[in-house]
Amino acid sequence: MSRLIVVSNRVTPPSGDGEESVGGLAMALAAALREYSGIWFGWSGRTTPEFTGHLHMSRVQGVTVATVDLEEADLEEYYNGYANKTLWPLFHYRLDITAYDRSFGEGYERANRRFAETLRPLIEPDDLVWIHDYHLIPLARELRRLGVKNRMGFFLHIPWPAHQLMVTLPRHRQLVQAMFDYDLVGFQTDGYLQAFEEYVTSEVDGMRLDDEHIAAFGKTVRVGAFPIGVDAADFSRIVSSPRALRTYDVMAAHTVFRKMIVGVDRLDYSKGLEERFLGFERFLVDNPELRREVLFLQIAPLSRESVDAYQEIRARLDALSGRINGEFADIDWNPVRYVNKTYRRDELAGVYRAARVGLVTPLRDGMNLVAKEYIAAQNPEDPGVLVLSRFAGAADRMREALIVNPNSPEEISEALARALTMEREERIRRWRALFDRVCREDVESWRDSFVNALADPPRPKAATPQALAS
Ligand code: ADQ
Repeated sequence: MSRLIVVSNRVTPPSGDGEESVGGLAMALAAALREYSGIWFGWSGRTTPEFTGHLHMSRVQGVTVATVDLEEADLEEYYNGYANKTLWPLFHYRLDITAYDRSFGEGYERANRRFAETLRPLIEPDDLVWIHDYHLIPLARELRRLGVKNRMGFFLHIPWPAHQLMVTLPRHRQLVQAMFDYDLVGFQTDGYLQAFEEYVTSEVDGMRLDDEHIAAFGKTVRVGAFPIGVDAADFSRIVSSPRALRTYDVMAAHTVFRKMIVGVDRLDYSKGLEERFLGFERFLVDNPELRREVLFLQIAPLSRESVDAYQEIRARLDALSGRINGEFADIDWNPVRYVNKTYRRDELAGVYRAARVGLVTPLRDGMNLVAKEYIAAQNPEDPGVLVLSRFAGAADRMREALIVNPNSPEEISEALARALTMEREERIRRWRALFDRVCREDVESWRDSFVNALADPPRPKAATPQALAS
């Protein structure tokens, strides 16, 4: 079996000390690497005044980890800059805060070149190389320039934007061209894949050759939708661990005679937190009889704090939660509990299980793992209800949730009222369908379908001369 080399901007293998604080993706990639005996390569999270290219090698939980430090300017221009101030907002439809700074683009190219040069000596002829996410789109191109002929796959964890948004990016053509240096490009949903195809066919005269292949820039790439899942079996297991049970008990004690609504998200403007708070406020106004029966817990650990937009949203949420509590709280009840802490996976499982409603309302989201974790953690005899944004990739395959437009406080309010008063029978029926799919389409099947496609591609039909020449 080939070795697998996984590349992601940050490398977060399981700590091995029994703590279960890492997310589902890190666990899955670590398990994939153990199975394929490979290497996980990425940025160390540290910077040095000048780039040294020195590799730090370690072995964590059976996984070989290789990391490299970046130069301080790389952090500013590549990571904080192009990745998080340009591509992230643009791909999440936030043109208003997308920064088109030339130095960011240069830093992005430079950091990808440096990653390629550092990674190159580690690659052996039969290795499969699986590169993750928007930070690293040009990495295959840089590796090809260094003579790497291996099969290389790319998976985009975030949405692919609509054609008209994509063309606002200076040098968008170069970015898309770099995707044709991969053998396989995976998206979260068919919708994102279609948006990619639309760009390629209308902007650069590319064409779809068959169900799985697109040709442009004289090259053919295999494409597919590979919706990511969670480790549902593990989640269902840890929900009865001592720590999860203790957390459940604590939450249950705090919500006696009340039903809990929970939101769990990185504090990010794409997650629709302000709109969610406004929707909850609308619910309190519209449903005075249900008002004192609920508690809304929003867990939102801080992220990317050095980017201004993240400081601004934090300030707005502090104000909004304060305003709602100020308006509706009583001596024995606060409607909103808003915390910025990170929790272990087993604690989160206990919180999810104690919540009657999982409120997942991003304005745009590649997939959204929280929606799937919430379902995996429910009590089969008395499950809660998932309220889910139509703009999360997860909504494609989770139609039994209550699907809402997150921009509408009224829709959020109505869905909350419906979820909180839903009969047990209907809750079980909806949850059962969702749970079966979350188990079937879990992180292992995601990993295997991508790696199998990368390892063993069907032969593409020949590209037409027109597509090859474009
Ligand atoms: P994210 O934008 O980070 O991921 P999401 O898919 O919801 O979003 O995953 C967040 C993860 O962090 C979940 O596993 C969740 O449990 C965990 N988490 C959130 N809050 C936490 C807290 N307070 N403490 C501990 N853990 C917490 C990106 C894309 C998504 C895509 C994923 C995977 O933006 O659309 O689903 O990658 O592809």
